Amino acid sequence: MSKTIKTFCGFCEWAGNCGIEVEVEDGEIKEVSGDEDSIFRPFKKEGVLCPKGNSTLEYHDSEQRLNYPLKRVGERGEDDWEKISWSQALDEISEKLKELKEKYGAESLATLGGTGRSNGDYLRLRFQNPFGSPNWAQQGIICWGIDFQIESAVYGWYARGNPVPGETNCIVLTGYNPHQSSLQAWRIIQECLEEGAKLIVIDPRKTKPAEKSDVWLQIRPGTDCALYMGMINEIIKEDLYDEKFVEKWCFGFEKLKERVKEYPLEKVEKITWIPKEKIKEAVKVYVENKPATIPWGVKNDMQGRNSPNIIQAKAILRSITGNLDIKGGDALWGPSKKVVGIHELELNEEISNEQLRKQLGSDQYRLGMWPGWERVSKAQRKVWKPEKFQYVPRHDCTGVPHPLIWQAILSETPYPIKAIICQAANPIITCANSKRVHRALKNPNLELLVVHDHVKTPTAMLADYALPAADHLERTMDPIHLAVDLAYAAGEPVVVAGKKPVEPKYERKSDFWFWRQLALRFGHEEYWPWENEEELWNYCFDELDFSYEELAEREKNWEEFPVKHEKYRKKDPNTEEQKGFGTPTGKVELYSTILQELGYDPLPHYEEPPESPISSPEKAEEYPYILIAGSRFRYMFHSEYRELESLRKIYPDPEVEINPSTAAEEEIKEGDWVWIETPRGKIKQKAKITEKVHPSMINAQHGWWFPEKDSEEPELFGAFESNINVCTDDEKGRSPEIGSWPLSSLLCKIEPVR
Ligand SMILES: Nc1nc2c(c(=O)[nH]1)N[C@H]1C(S)=C(S)[C@@H](COP(=O)(O)OP(=O)(O)OC[C@H]3O[C@@H](n4cnc5c(=O)[nH]c(N)nc54)[C@H](O)[C@@H]3O)O[C@H]1N2
Ligand SMILES: Nc1nc2c(c(=O)[nH]1)N[C@H]1C(S)=C(S)[C@@H](COP(=O)(O)OP(=O)(O)OC[C@H]3O[C@@H](n4cnc5c(=O)[nH]c(N)nc54)[C@H](O)[C@@H]3O)O[C@H]1N2
Ligand SMILES: [Mo]
Repeated sequence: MSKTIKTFCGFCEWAGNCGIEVEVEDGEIKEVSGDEDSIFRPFKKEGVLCPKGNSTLEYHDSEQRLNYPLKRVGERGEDDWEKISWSQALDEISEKLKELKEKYGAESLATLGGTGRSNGDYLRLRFQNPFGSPNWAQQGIICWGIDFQIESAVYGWYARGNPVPGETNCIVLTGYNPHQSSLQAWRIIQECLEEGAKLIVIDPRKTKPAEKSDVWLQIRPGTDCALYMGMINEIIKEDLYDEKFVEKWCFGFEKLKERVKEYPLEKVEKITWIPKEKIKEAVKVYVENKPATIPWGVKNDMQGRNSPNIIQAKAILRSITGNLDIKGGDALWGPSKKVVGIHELELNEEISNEQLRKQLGSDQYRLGMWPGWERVSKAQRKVWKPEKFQYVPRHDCTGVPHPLIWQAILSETPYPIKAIICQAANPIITCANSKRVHRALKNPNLELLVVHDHVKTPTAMLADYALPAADHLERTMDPIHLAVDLAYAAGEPVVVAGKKPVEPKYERKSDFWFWRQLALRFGHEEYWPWENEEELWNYCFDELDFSYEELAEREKNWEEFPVKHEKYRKKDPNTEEQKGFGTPTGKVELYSTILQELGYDPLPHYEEPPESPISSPEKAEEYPYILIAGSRFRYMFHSEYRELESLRKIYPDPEVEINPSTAAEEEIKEGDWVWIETPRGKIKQKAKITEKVHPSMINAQHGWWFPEKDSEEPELFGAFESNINVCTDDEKGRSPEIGSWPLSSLLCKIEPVR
């Protein structure tokens, strides 16, 4: 018998999952198509999925998939395995973890997550907090989590740049190219433009949105903070800010006003390479077309020591212009009101302060780790769901900087990391400084490496246990995660329910199942009463009028909640006091008292990128080009899908964008293989010659490895041939607040491969 099940596509998980309909017959998937009626209706017309979505079945049955638990037999990286049962794997892993905990302390376990697939990222904390290790790392440190931390310090939560057709009059895309990275969001932005909204694009490359924009600021990578400070200065100087809002709701305006005087447009022009008239034009469009919104773009998070300043300055810009928490502006939703959220599931109260204090790097990077969480949560609790909201959702924060984990493995300082569980991440390809990641994961100091993934990645090749994960057709689609993230594309707070279409094939298991089974082996039964994800979601939906299962059965498998604006004005019925913002002063802190208390500059300031023609002129003689490492391209997701023929037809090879004049200078022709070299290493990609990049910059793709190549060391699926993270660095230019590193403003040289 055949049935149709509605769920959401998992290929761009969280970055705009289109609704899908899965036709199932006798437990087998027959067809996957776009769900035209979905709240996240497919980007392409008439329910047609993109090439990535259309490759679902190819992915589901791909030969690269991990289907059974594998235990390493040979050396790490020899691709020699023994097939074992899940119970053997989990018994052995838990025994080893107990032994290491006894010998080196619970902190000797670190867990690694990736971009945030499925629910593993917060459920691992549900395992890890009671286990007692404070060491977890994830991509949030260079991707969104850092915004959550900084913006929470400024106005008590993260502001969702949220274009709404018919409401938003100006959209600023900065470090963000949704035309490639989020098709759902791009659809909505286009609808806004059709309704007459203005578009400002800040991007060193002439992207499609830049072509469509009213103002395009071609910025020198890594200099956004100087630009925003210049814009703020201009806005204050010309009295273009929202005086009423600033006076009543902002803290530290006079100090800000003094600070931004250090950024006159002449100086900003020199730093950013943007003509000052252009900046003035952007200011005019931005202030004259309220409500305006600035959606999040990842390239502002990948600027190392400048990122916290960039994010803080951006937060200030939207605040003083009165765009925060207004209809059509930047939404300030806070944690979900009724659904049990991530912060409650993480069990952050179950780790002792003594263990928290051992968190790697927390004495140094104080905002990104527990000293920052404590202060931020304390302030947030005042306004958000106070009866339940005890802890900032840590999964949304930044965590331990990866390089500290590599160091703790390699040199055992300040203490050894002996075990790693890596789930839904491929750090050898996606983390900076790939060769060191590889050295660390191969090092015999590391006594246990567990990888749980869909496919045999280069990282999985090094595992002691490589474990098969269920894909998005074999599990539910996480309503909490999607409720937060997909709302971004939809423009409303919403919960969705994506039902599990089929049982997992072979021995594949979901992330939920993995953590629960591991936890049970540590006697954590009380924390894991739910036997499956559906039960967990029902628990999360407890305060709603419908269960998760009811929602999943509906023809329209989502529920929208009314959007409320200007919540800070709401009066407490007991005290008659207005609610304010979740910060220590209850105001928008233009001058951050949390940063001050933690010993950092309370106001944003610009610093030169650590590797640039200006900060390192000698290096620039040898490495004359600015490297942008990893702009998104449509139908690949980071290091994923390289094994799928249908997508490799579209992208057979990694591509590097080079300006025609630069190409001529370097004697490079279209389609030539090109060496890209930085002081860290060199790799090759194919030349794509285009006016879209500035002559002094090159734009290389990230995520490349070659499943068709030899699996064994030293080749390791070609993990170091075209992977741009061989060339990136996580040592220099780290942000003192967070410990993040620059990925998009480095120096390089290029030459044709001869
Ligand atoms: N140079 C450079 N490097 C970058 C970036 C850049 O712009 N430039 N971008 C960075 C950013 S923003 C991010 S977020 C990271 C991404 O870093 P990663 O998350 O490490 O990247 P992915 O390649 O998406 O790896 C995810 C892995 O999870 C597996 N997977 C998918 N779904 C599931 C699931 O449900 N369960 C399990 N167990 N496994 C699953 C996939 O098969 C894949 O191997 O890369 C970062 N790296
Ligand atoms: N197809 C596809 N979609 C994805 C992903 C994927 O791998 N593939 N990854 C997902 C993930 S995890 C993320 S984080 C998002 C990220 O998606 P986006 O936020 O769109 O990030 P990018 O495409 O890396 O970069 C966006 C733009 O920033 C520009 N840029 C580079 N340096 C600078 C700078 O210093 N300043 C400014 N203002 N702009 C700069 C680049 O030229 C680029 O056009 O995409 C998600 N969607
Ligand atoms: Mo990301």
